[in-house]
Amino acid sequence: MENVSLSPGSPRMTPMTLFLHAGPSDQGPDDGTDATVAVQTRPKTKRPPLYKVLILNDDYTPMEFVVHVLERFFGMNHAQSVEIMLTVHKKGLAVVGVFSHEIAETKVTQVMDFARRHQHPLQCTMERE
Ligand code: TYC
Repeated sequence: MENVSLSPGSPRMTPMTLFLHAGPSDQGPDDGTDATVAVQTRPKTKRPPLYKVLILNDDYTPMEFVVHVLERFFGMNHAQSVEIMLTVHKKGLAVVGVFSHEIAETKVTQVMDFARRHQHPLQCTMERE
């Protein structure tokens, strides 16, 4: 290996991709022995996706029950809970929190179980942001 050079990737390419060139680069005709490989020097750490948890309106679940759910499972104070419950009642649904996949799934399960135990049809779902 007569000549080894390291150069940063061009601006339009993925950050931190280095091109490692081995072989005579500036003398003689191309004999086909030069090699250039891209080396990823920094593993890309993507942020995990977030999930919205939504509460849906229905005609039967008592308003006080929804307010209680928002206080109990989403840490809202009473005024916030009443406000969000009324938004759901008027608009049909509202986002009540944004969480990692695991936490969102747990919230949905907790709310659905709690509603079923009290025989209310309240629906809670999650959606990728
Ligand atoms: N619409 C219900 C009622 O009039 C109240 C309600 C609000 C139900 C929010 C569900 O997610 C809900 N009793």
